[in-house]
Amino acid sequence: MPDDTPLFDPQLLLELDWSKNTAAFSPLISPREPGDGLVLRPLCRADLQHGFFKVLSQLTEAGGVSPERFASTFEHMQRTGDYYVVVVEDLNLGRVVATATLIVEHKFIRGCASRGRIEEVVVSDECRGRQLGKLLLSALTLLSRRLGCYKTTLECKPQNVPFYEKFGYSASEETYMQNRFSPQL
Ligand code: 16G
Repeated sequence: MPDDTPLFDPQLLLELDWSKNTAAFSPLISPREPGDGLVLRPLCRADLQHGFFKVLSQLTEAGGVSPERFASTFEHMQRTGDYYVVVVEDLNLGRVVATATLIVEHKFIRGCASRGRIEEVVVSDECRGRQLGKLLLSALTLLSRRLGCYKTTLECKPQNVPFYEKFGYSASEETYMQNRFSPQL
């Protein structure tokens, strides 16, 4: 498969109804025009060599992934059709400068409804101030809605709550719990 194989149909991002976005942008940017020299698009295979993991490692432990492992995870995500990993590429730098993921989870409750989960939202330090976090959140929230999810959720640090409120998120009455199996991970 060619390296520029996208994880999902790029048209999905370009066809979002940006008038329904709830966050204010100044200057105005959008999935079609994310800023000078920038492009918003699905993750593609070649991004392994173009800084994808470098950006992820600004969020948490990431990297040290072999090309084979990357390819098999990519293929799994592509096969299910439920993973929407998006990246912002800086065309001048030739590398990924921001990323976020939407996962569509299928349920039996609520008439076999779907829930969107937003994960791994990270903007590279060098690109702060270009509204890319807002662009990613707006785009994936609209995409989740467009794909028919009945709600969209995410976990974040308390200090980031005001940021996510801009896109219609509010703290849930439920508490996020976890059971970490590996002290290394
Ligand atoms: C943050 C991320 C989450 C990610 C986790 C990694 C957002 C909105 N939340 O909670 O998606 O999986 O960090 O932390 O980006 P961990 O490596 O400690 O599990």
